[in-house]
Amino acid sequence: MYKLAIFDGKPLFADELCVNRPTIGNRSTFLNRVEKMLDSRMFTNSGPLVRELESKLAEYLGVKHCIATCNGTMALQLIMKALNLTGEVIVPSFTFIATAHAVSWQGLKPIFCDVDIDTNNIDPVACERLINKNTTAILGVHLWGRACDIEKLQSLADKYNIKLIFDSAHAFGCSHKNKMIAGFGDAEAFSFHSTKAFHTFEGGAVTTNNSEIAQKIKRLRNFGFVDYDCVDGIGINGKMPEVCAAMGLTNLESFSSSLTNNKKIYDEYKKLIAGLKGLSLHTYDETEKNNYQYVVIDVDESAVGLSRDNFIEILHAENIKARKYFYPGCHNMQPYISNNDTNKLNLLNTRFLSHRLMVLPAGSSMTIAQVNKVGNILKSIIGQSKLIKSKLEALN
Ligand code: T4K
Repeated sequence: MYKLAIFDGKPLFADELCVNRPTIGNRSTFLNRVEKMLDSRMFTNSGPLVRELESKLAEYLGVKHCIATCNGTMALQLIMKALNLTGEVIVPSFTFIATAHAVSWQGLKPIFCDVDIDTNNIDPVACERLINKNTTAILGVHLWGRACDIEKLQSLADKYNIKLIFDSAHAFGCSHKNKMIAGFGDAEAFSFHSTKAFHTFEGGAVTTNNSEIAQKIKRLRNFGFVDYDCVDGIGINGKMPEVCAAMGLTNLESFSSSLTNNKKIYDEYKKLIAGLKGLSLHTYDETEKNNYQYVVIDVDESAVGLSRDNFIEILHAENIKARKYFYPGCHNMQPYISNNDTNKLNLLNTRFLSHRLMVLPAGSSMTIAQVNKVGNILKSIIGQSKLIKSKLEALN
């Protein structure tokens, strides 16, 4: 039986295996772009590389407008500012904290909604119960690249005359009813952070089919400038630098091979996890596009005898840096948990999921051999779960 590193064995991996290490694309193509950029001395302020990236992304995503930003959080904030939101915005609690913080940073109040247990996305029924006279928008998150129930959310937005925004940070390259995620709701916000399926080092974008919103966001992104000397409101610096666009253009050229690789890694995990008692892999609708960036595992403690947190502890000792995304749910983090309305919330599905899910290392830098080693150690952990549990209890 394998001697686990947590009990003084040798870690399975000498170097850390991380979730979602960045892709690089063709290194020499990227460096050529950077050389040209250096020669041109045009480094930012909507230069040629940013404009080229915006137009290529809009084409790939099948959306009228793509406005590149310095990160995904800024993309969300620009949308909320452009839509003149006030009061309350309904958000899922089971998401990365940036979703809620972007709302708060705009001086708005995030109202936390529970998620659907199967899709992990905002639950439209629970969402409708939260709508009141102060609500000005619903902000859905396409978690793990799986589309929200867009039709139901859109009909709520229409019924109550409020805005519908999507945080599409996880959903680049994903589709809904065979249309690329990008043109739904009033606008969508992407993150192109290095840990994303498609990245620009740091970066993001707003996508929309609404030309008025697009024009407004372009101005807001650049301090509110309409023209050289004319500012028409409080803008911000939300621009993407040229070097980031160079990375984006290079990554876009190899994006389809990144997707193929992600799917290969995901499928290998799928085979391995299928035989493991108490663990189940989140699946994606095979009739839709997904970027397969997230290998999400549900740990059923009652079946396996070990909790999700036990797995994380054991795997980390082996240098397998699995993550507890998105524990403990935004409403359980500061400053929201200190708020009297928020800390009484009983979001059962958020609680359930945030105590059971773990995300395994996947994506471009993983090899099939590494996935097999991770699968074998999971098998070994499950095979000796009783013994491990008692040893862990003795340790703590
Ligand atoms: N909405 C949602 C739903 C989001 O998930 C995010 C971001 C946003 C909005 C906001 O978008 P941005 O403003 O960030 O564009 C990471 C990312 O920092 C964050 O962008 C992302 N979501 C979130 C899900 O994950 P951490 O705290 O997990 O990052 P970190 O540094 O622990 O990185 C994860 C692993 O990746 C590490 O084990 C090492 C590896 N890594 C990381 C970086 C940055 C690399 O190998 N190379 C790298 O350059 O938050």
